Amino acid sequence: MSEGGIVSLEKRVLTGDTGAVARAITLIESTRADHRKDAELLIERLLPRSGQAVRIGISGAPGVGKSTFIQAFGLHQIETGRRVAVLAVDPSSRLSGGSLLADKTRMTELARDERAFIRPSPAGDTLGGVARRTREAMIVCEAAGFDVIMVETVGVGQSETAVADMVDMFLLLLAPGGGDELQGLKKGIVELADLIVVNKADGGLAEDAIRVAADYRSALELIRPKSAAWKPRVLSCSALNGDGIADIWQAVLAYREALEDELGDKRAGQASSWMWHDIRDGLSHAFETDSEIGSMTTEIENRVRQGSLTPQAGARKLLDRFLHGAMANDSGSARDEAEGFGSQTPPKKRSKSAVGS
Ligand SMILES: Nc1nc2c(ncn2[C@@H]2O[C@H](COP(=O)(O)OP(=O)(O)OP(=O)(O)O)[C@@H](O)[C@H]2O)c(=O)[nH]1
Ligand SMILES: [Mg+2]
Repeated sequence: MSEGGIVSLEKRVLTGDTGAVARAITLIESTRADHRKDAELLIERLLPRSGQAVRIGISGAPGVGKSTFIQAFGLHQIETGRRVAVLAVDPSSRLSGGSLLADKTRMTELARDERAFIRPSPAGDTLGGVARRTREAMIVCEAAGFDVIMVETVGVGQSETAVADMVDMFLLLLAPGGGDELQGLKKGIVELADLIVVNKADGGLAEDAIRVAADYRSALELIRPKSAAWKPRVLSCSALNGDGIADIWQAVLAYREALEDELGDKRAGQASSWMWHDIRDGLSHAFETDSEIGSMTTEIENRVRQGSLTPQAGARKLLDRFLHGAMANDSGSARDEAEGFGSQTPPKKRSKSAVGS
């Protein structure tokens, strides 16, 4: 795209044109080098116009009612005069070709509303890649004037940590019927939560929902809050009939108010940590795709496996070669070999491999 094309796309995004938002996100999701360059230029131009939305991460095990909840919650926000964007971080879509939010059937009403924008997770990428694209999509949506950004993820992998690191508030959705165990969730996810919502508090499940909420309230007593300004709360709701949805929005507003003084620092910390994350990603990628290193890696890795070279020495040799090329100085190798005896393999095997090598 020409620079003029980027500028005109930027202008259309800034008017809130959802077609332009969709087009910008498609550009962001592309892995083509020229598209990446265009996307970076676009994001750079939109960045100063972003930042005003309430960013909410929503996570929960499969089937707890995330899609139903996001629709009910989103419609409530629209009723109170807001525009809502829903994005997804779904590393499992790598295998299934896009699963989160693909079930737009549960969100038809929200999807139909012109004040809402729903974008499924891009398929065929790593968690790091999906997370980066979602952060960029968030900037586009904010520049387009969306007041609330909800980022959905399934709380069974590592994606919830990535999502918690890109939002202001992390909401964990639970449902009764999962028993006392943590509903197949990764341990530690409760510690990420600023708000826990027990869904399906209706009909025959209402009593169970209240009990689960009480259980989590006591569990939270044992966890140190992430911020001195906010103690995580536990609420219940029915995404199906709308009970409790308004209270959850009130809790979001209360959270925003409580964190008013900290939010800038929180977002600044997130931005710098993502920068380092991208630096590490970029370095690993450059290392792993370096043709010279490639041929050396197998040999060095074998020596490390056999115990004739320490892992540290192996890593240093490869890094030296990567950073300084073939001229890398090889001094210290005698010491490395000596260190190698003794670290990994049990004594008998080790002396055998030492003789053999
Ligand atoms: N009784 C009751 N059922 C609900 C409620 N919310 C969702 N459900 C039902 O729970 C089932 C799963 O809902 P979804 O919204 O698809 O759940 P999800 O978490 O998005 O599921 P995945 O996308 O598969 O991870 C559906 O049959 C919903 O109708 C609720 O508040 N009460
Ligand atoms: Mg769903």
